[in-house]
Amino acid sequence: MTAITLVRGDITEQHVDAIVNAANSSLLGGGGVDGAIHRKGGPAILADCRRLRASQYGKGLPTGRAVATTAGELDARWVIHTVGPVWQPDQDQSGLLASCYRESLRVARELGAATVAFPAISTGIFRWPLDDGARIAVRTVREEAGGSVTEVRFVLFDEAAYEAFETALAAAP
Ligand code: AR6
Repeated sequence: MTAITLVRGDITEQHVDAIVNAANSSLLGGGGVDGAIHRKGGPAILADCRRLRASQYGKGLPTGRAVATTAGELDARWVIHTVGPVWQPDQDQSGLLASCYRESLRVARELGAATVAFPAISTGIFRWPLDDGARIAVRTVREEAGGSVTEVRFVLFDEAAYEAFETALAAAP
């Protein structure tokens, strides 16, 4: 069984096996969660990302995929980088957002991670509506958790995000 928990706070302060990063396809850093993870985790994360770019993802990590690096100086073993879709009001990209959670969990299981922290992928700079993003996150994690993963912790930065996830979690599966 995988427990799904909610925490209001900063994902870079979590003590877990794997921290999921809402990255972009360049894997070379950015703002939001991505900026915070690289700032606090230090240069080892970027060095791993550069190696991945050179060896496997010359054209960038595709949207909906996930890949792991060291967690550097964070209190975790790995950072799992995933690329959420940019919200487009005229396109249904919910499958791609679900894929971020599914692929991140697949990578977590491959690593043997027990505890995994997720941010609300795509709901910041990529502008995905919070309530919908929370529903997709909770639904996908309920469907895809298991294996080595005993806890999925959603780490929500502000009250609005926390409430959106609380509502999604309270809704019938
Ligand atoms: N801990 C937890 N959640 C956070 C933190 C934090 N330290 N900082 C922000 N959030 P975003 P995206 C919340 O913008 O929308 C970057 O430039 C934030 O309030 O980090 O997927 C990347 O390089 C929001 O609810 O990610 C990409 O280019 C959620 O985390 C792009 O932004 C996600 O916001 C990705 O955009």
